[in-house]
Amino acid sequence: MLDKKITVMMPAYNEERDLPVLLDRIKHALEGWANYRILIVDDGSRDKTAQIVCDASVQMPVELIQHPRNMGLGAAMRTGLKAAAQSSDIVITLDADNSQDPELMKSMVERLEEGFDVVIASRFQPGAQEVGVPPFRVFLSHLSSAGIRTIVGYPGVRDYTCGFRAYRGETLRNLIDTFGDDNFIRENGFSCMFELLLNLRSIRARISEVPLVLRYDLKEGASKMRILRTMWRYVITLGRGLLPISWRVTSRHE
Ligand SMILES: Nc1nc2c(ncn2[C@@H]2O[C@H](COP(=O)(O)OP(=O)(O)O)[C@@H](O)[C@H]2O)c(=O)[nH]1
Ligand SMILES: [Mg+2]
Repeated sequence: MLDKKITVMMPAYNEERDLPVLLDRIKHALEGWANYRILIVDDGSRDKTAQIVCDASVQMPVELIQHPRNMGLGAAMRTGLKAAAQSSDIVITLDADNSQDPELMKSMVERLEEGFDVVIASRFQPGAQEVGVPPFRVFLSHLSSAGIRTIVGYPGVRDYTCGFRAYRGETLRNLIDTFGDDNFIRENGFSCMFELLLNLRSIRARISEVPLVLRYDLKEGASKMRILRTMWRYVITLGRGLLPISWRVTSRHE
């Protein structure tokens, strides 16, 4: 698999406490089998996130893209995926909070090689676990996922909102071409992950999942998710996602 150029892209906002450990774990997980680089989109962090990336670039292939101010997870994903998709065979995205295990990347890439376009690290597959996630969040994420699964029913997908995914570069380039540079992600909040899947469905991307053991207990920093706003944006995103594709390529951001 050394012939495949892999970009690991992480959106980061105030992740100084978790990023150093995670960068070491990614290096350990990829070295020896992957031709990789790491791309971090720092979205106006007020802590040492940017400095940590610069220091790490001495001993590993990590690059920083900065937004002048905080524009939201969706904006960071738009910037990061556009930059990563340009020259990568495979793009892997994950949180920068050390709650998702980089060792899973190898099996996700192997699953892509079996003929899929996207592989999701899923909380809802046999063998998955959620360690240390507050019960209220577990309840809401299971509830929203069950609702979305029932309404959308994308073959192969059980987890519509987890950001730990491996994408074929070709599929991302096709998505960006189809929807346009600014419209393949229009949601600026956490609902961008759900929106991405609905747009991938419109280009008939083949999706598979591997079980994820989410280690929320390893996460030192605070969650940036605004729960009620995100739930409301899921409803809006779902409504828009059911519209014909021609209605969804207009140039506006929410
Ligand atoms: N660039 C950027 N990244 C963000 C923003 N909000 C969250 N993130 C990142 O998105 C990922 C998911 O956020 P996180 O707080 O871990 O959510 P949780 O794990 O679901 O509680 C983490 O890597 C965050 O640093 C933002 O506004 N801008
Ligand atoms: Mg997280």
